[in-house]
Amino acid sequence: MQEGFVFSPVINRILVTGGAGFIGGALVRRLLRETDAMVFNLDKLGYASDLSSIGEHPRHQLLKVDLVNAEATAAAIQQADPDLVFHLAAESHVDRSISGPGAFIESNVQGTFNLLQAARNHWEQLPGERKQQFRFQHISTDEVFGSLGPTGRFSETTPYDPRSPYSASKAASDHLVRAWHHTYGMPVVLTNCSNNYGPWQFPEKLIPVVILKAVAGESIPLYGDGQNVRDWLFVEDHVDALLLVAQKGQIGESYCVGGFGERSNKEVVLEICNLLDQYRPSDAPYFALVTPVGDRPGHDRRYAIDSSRISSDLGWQPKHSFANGIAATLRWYLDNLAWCDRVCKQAGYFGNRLGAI
Ligand code: NAD
Ligand code: TDX
Repeated sequence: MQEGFVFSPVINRILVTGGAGFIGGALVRRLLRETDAMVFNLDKLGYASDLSSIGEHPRHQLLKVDLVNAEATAAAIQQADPDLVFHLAAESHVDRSISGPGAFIESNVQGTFNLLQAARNHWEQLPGERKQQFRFQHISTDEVFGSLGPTGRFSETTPYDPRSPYSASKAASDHLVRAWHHTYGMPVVLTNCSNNYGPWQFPEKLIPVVILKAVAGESIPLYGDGQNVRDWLFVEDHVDALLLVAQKGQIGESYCVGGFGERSNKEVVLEICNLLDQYRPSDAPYFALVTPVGDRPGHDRRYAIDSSRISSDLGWQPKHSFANGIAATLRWYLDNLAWCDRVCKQAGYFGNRLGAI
């Protein structure tokens, strides 16, 4: 093992699902950098996928598989023969779940079911120490808890109350994972994280949308009154949390992961525009481009996470403040506009409004 995160010596083969996506890609890069394990990356290579952040690596193997295909999923698990599974593959954009919920039920619910069945079959047949050490880590979202009023925070004991097709499909997948633990004894652990941001995020989510619209001199769409609140976490801090939970998390438990980064959407947009005014001065302040647009249907008002459990039990703390993280992210997008252009073209996404009914 190299410096950094130390897994048990029997953890030699790690399967990451969704490793061609934003968070999965960050996790794969860290695993390649900080462990000696073979990393299998199961991904269907959907519209939001891109492998250029990972590049060629002798310990990285792509398994191009759609989890909706049970046979292909079982074959991939057999091939990877994993000691540890990080399950991130999911349809992830709330707006797309509003216009096309079917894909979310297929990938996030049916796909998780297929993966659990294949993983269970694999785990049951593992020999002694490998079976003892095996774990299935499910990566979920704070959105399963619903929408908060002006006060309070989500924690591990908050009742589930999902309100979008996306969050309902993620909640269903969380329930399946817990059921496989309670019924079949599968060694699972879950994390529920707040909004991530950082380099390599597909440019349909708020932060890259704002940057790319501003740079193009186009209007920046702010849904509703712009007062919806999200708890922003830099993606590398999320990866820290995932690695800690994989090493030390209690089997059968879940951990809420948040950024102490609560901000209204309007504040986030203002912060990005102010930075752009410094980095790329223009004739008028970028904030003048902000345009209120019709609200997202069923728009959750506020998310905020109480990360006490993961902090006190596992010692996790985010290392990036929002000010640092957003500045680094903005610089990355400004340096990688060609990448944005390429992935958007590949996906057939041209900055159009998604998810308005
Ligand atoms: P993403 O959309 O960037 O990447 C998801 C990846 O999963 C893509 O490469 C896609 O091709 C793959 N995938 C989707 N359906 C698949 C299927 N049926 N079979 C195989 N591969 C499939 O998403 P992300 O932002 O990296 O999110 C990763 C995970 O983290 C998701 O489970 C999401 O719910 C969760 N999460 C995301 C955030 C966030 O702010 N982005 C916050 C909390 C939790
Ligand atoms: O153009 C926009 N204008 C706007 O005002 C977009 C794309 C979004 N918004 C608002 C909607 C939300 O209140 O910004 C906020 C953030 O929107 P998204 O970036 O789409 O994220 P969100 O819906 O909060 O969900 C994200 O965090 C939780 C991820 O996409 C999920 O995968 C994760 O589970």
